[in-house]
Amino acid sequence: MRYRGREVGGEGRVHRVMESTLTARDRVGVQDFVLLENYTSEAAFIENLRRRFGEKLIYTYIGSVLVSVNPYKDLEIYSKAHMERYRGVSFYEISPHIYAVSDNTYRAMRTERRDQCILISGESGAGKTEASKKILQYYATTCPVTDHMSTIRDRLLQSNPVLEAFGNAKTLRNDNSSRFGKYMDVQFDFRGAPIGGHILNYLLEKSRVVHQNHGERNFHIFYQLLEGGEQDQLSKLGLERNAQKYHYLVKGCCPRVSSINDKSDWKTVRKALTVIGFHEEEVEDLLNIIASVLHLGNTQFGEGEDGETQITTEPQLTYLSKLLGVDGPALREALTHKKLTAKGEEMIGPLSFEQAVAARDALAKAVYGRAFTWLVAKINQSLAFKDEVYNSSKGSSSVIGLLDIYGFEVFQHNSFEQFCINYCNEKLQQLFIKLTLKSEQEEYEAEGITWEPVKYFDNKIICDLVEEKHKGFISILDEECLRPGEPSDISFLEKLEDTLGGHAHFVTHKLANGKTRKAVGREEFRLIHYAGEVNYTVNGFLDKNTDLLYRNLKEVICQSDNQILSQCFHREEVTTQKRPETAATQFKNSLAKLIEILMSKEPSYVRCIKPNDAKQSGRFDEALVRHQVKYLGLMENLRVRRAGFAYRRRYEAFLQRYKSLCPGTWPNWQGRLADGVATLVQHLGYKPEEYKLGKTKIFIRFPKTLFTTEDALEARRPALALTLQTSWRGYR
Ligand code: AOV
Ligand code: MG
Repeated sequence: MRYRGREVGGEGRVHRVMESTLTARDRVGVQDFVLLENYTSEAAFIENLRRRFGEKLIYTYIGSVLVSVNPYKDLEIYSKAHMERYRGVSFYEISPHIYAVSDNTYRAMRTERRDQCILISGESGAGKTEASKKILQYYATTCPVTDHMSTIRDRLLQSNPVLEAFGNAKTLRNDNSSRFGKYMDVQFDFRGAPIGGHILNYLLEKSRVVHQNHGERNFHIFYQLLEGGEQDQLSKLGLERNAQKYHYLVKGCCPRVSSINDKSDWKTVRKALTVIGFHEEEVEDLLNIIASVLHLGNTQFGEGEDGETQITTEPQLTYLSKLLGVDGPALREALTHKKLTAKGEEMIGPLSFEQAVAARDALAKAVYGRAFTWLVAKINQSLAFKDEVYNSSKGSSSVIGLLDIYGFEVFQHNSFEQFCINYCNEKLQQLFIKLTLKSEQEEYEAEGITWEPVKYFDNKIICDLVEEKHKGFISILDEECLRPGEPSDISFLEKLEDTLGGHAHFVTHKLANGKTRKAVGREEFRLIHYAGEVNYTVNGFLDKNTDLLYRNLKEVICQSDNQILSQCFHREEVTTQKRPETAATQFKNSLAKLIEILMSKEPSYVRCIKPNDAKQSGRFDEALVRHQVKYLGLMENLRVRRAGFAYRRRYEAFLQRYKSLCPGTWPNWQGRLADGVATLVQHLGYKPEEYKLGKTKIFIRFPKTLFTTEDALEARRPALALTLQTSWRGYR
């Protein structure tokens, strides 16, 4: 397809772009799967992806859904010039790109005055975070800004390196893996300028602070500080410039990663903190917390003469009390003892060696986790829309939400964290199913067109398995955590078996015939997710869900004169009798709220695909891609798109574009739009089975019909070029 003339609108500007922007290379395969002749064939689908990927064409549409294959190298398609090419240009007039989605969403927000969201999904390492950054960069570069607004724009951009430093880490799947979920609203004023932002963060993988699997790292910030921090800064923090010295940094045996430059990343982060508006004292408090976590990791315990557990690393304790801003002796006691209440009386009891190690690790996780939450809150303050500053922008404003979460992941050992991450992906897939099928159905209904339903796998059954009241996975887990007596991970596994045994998506080592299933260990259970089977080790589920910090440790930290910690730990927490919500329940509730937010906006989708497991450029592993195409439901998505009509276009846009092909409608059609379109298609010789006329749009069943019409237009092009004034938003 070649669309040559087009009107580029925006800000009331109108100028024409006369040259074709599609080159021969752009047209390798089809740039919209809807155009595939053999659209039900998975092989044809994959072949199209593969051919385009081979030509470095990583983007392809399914209607308005963007499919993106991670190239694992810089393709030089994200320059300012590229951004300009996509500004104000309709989706299908130019080769598929993340900028086309960004621009289309932006224009939809402006013209329809409706909040939008862009949902980016795909498994770990597929390119979600990169995509979300490209979208933000697009808005930062192309939207109008005044001086005041440029501050907000810069802060929006700079929030990324900061949050990635604290919330991303190298995993086996991705060198820069998001270990928290992120939903960011970008707020625009009535002129379409960015005036504010807000971030919601979801469940940070805190366990990484104290433990990393082989081949993985802790959060980037630790390595950045050690590599990039100035010498006197490190000395003040009592740190050595050597990650190998810190137990919490070497559990995965890979403090260095070839694709990462911690030193220069540190510089970027330091600069970003300043741009966002962090005061020097706040940065200092933040660094004290990071350093204290490292010192906690190096705090060792041993047995004293009286047989009680004691701290054997005095220097660490001195640093800890200084950095955490707490009383040294009180901290020492809280790390080795716990408070018990028996018969209304408070007593202090010694901790065993294992308990002391667990208490220390719990403190490290709590301190880091809460500092992260504080960081997000602080960034939000700096991004908040301030009415008094933007007086001029009073009036309506709209938002575009960007969702970038942790992708589906499977490791050799999967635990509570993978369970939460994969559950979150189930929820998003459910939303995708609901909205793509629902909105399609609604459109046909609204236009009075008969709908032919398409069969698809509905993963609601797995969402229910996890979150159903009383008998769902999370309920059983919470119940076991709160049960008096001696609940354990194994007793939890038994409860799961009792309640969920026999469910089509839940499996343990026990087979119905009393035999043992070898593929699932005795301390494991398997969930059959929409994206594949995952064996989870039950060990640690109870502790991670309860997420307990001994009361006396909390009491000590509440007294901290580190300003960040004193804001993160409140005295009420220590005095209240109320049990805090468990981690899984908190996560479930925050996801429910997220889904509500997303449902209230008009969604666009980016579906990211990972071409190989080796993080290599140019490698397209067909089996791996096929698996993702399957579970992302892309074939169903395409079939739904095609089941009815491949194209739909508003009457005015259709008439405007093609009226020159029919004497009766050219140059100006005077009657009803629907009648004009009817006259036009009759003249073009459309057969009744090829199209339907809805209330506001024409629906065209086969791509071929439109091609023929486009070709006819092409033939008339010289005469047409100067008069064409078309701006159609394609399929929407
Ligand atoms: P993810 O966000 O989907 O994984 P990322 O966006 O972090 O994945 O991408 C992983 C890596 O792939 C990046 O660090 C880049 O090296 C490369 N990459 C991704 N997209 C592009 C692109 N468009 N161009 C060039 N390189 C790219 V996870 O957060 O692990 O779920 O949890
Ligand atoms: Mg990511």
